[in-house]
Amino acid sequence: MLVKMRAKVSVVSILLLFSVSSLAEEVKVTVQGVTSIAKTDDNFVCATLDWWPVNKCDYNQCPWGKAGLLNLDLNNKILSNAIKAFSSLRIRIGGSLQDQVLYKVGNSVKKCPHFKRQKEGLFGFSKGCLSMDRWDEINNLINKTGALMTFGLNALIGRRKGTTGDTLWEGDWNPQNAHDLMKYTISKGHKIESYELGNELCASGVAAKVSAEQYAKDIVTLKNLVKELYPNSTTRPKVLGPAGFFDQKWFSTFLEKSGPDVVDGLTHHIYNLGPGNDPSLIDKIRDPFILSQVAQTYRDIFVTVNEFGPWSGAWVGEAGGAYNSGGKYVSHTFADGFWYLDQLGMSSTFNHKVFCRQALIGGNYALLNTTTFIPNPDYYGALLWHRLMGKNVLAATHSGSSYLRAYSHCSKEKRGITLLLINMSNSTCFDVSVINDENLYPRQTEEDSESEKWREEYHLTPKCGDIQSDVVLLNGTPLRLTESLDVPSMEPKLVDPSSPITVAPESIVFATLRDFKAPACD
Ligand SMILES: *[C@@H]1O[C@H](CO)[C@@H](O)[C@H](O)[C@H]1NC(C)=O
Ligand SMILES: *[C@@H]1O[C@H](CO)[C@@H](O)[C@H](O)[C@H]1NC(C)=O
Ligand SMILES: *[C@@H]1O[C@H](CO)[C@@H](O)[C@H](O)[C@H]1NC(C)=O
Ligand SMILES: *[C@@H]1O[C@H](CO)[C@@H](O)[C@H](O)[C@H]1NC(C)=O
Ligand SMILES: CC(=O)N[C@H]1CO[C@H](CO)[C@@H](O)[C@@H]1O
Repeated sequence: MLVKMRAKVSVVSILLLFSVSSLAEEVKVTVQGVTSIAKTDDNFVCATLDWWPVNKCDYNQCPWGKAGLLNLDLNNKILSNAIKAFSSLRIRIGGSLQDQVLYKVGNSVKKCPHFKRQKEGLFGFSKGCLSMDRWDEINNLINKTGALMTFGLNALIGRRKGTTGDTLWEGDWNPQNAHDLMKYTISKGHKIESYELGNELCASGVAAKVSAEQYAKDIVTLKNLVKELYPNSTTRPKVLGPAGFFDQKWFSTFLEKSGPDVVDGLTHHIYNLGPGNDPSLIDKIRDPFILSQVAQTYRDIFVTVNEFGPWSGAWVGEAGGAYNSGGKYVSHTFADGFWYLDQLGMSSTFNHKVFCRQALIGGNYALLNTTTFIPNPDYYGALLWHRLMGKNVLAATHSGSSYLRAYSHCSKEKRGITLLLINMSNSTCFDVSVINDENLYPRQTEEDSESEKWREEYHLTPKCGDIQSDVVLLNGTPLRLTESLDVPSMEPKLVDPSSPITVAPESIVFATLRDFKAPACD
């Protein structure tokens, strides 16, 4: 019996040894440190708060709970600590129901109803109401956490549904209610970083649509309103739109017709993983071929901005991966980082300024658990990105497996560069060496004052190797809130820089190389 068991154990260990050693692959990642290829905003990482009521349900579940803006516990300590940890997190307030929200201020709004289920309403809901008490509470949270707020305005107010029988809405936007809200907001000293007009009304729309020509006219109205109420151009909120799915014709017409210096951020939405109830979501989310397809959209937007609106910047205004509130067993787990961090990397290489994740809280795809507020793995991924990845984006390429994704930015604040390495393979370990491509404009050699002793590495892996876990490990230790409900400190592992960066199967690594000579980062 004993002998038999020993034999079994050694067979297993030989198999293990074999599988580990045979599946390591050496990869050289080349980073061009000479010039940056794109630049993000200082606050590239952004998360959304949405209006969905408790009874927003998809696929026999109602995953929003009390996380919608009108129900959310704004005094929750985890929520404010989680936002504060970014100093500053960009927060975009908006979503499907935003074009049905009335602001209870001024004289133009007589009735201010609660959202109710309504068959004939857009998205199955009636109009809803934002009271100024609630608005103050939301702004107080933004103020005390040092966040930056993008507020999405109702863009259907004043229009009527067209007579053609489709979803086209016609007529001018009526800015009165927005005007009254802004006046109130200013009188209270609340700071709004940007105003966005409408949600998913562009191109073919979702529940309703507006033509590009009409929308251009309306966003000029919004710009003039903002200019009038915020005369100081240094502190004036930006104007963003159209907050919907990209369509080349619609977006270029919108930029052309609205004209120079109107649209500060061209916002578009990304849901490239399909419906939240797709059973193959867990495979799609780590399939490099599927994930790469959206690069064409990022590139098309990049080209459209350059060609038709160089005064504007491209923003991902909302992206949740899988639509209809995300995937129940996927979107809040470690596996979502394969999609999310890859999207941050990809969109920034195409000169996107901001990436707003749907959602900070609510649905299955939130950074914070909808009921417990406990940070999900992507929360920590977002925070690491925000702390480590600077504004200047560098080209990073390799000729190894497509299951290894590599991105590089100048480091934030400190010297050198930071790499984001994502291993989507469940079997191959990548040993990455980083090559500096300075062949084209080699810099003058200079003396190293302080040569790098260590490389700083942050390895993210799922608990128990289960990529569908809600718990992520940093360098082998689970990330959990402290006893005071604060976000834990996230310290790097210090590694001998002469060794390659080991990227384990199904893991995500940030690595900071302080001595990497990158003139683009000076
Ligand atoms: C918060 O509000 C106070 C009072 O209006 C203001 O002095 C302070 O600058 C605000 N803080 C932030 C981060 O906006
Ligand atoms: C505009 O705002 C900036 C920043 O708060 C301030 O320094 C400047 O004095 C203001 N300008 C005017 C004309 O009020
Ligand atoms: C939130 O946490 C609870 C308790 O751990 C868990 O059952 C639930 O699946 C989580 N929900 C989401 C959407 O992450
Ligand atoms: C790796 O993933 C493939 C495809 O999803 C699957 O068939 C295989 O069983 C997985 N291997 C391991 C070791 O988990
Ligand atoms: C080259 C390589 O590592 N391929 C594997 C990548 O991961 C997928 C799924 O996790 C496997 O199916 C491949 O064999």
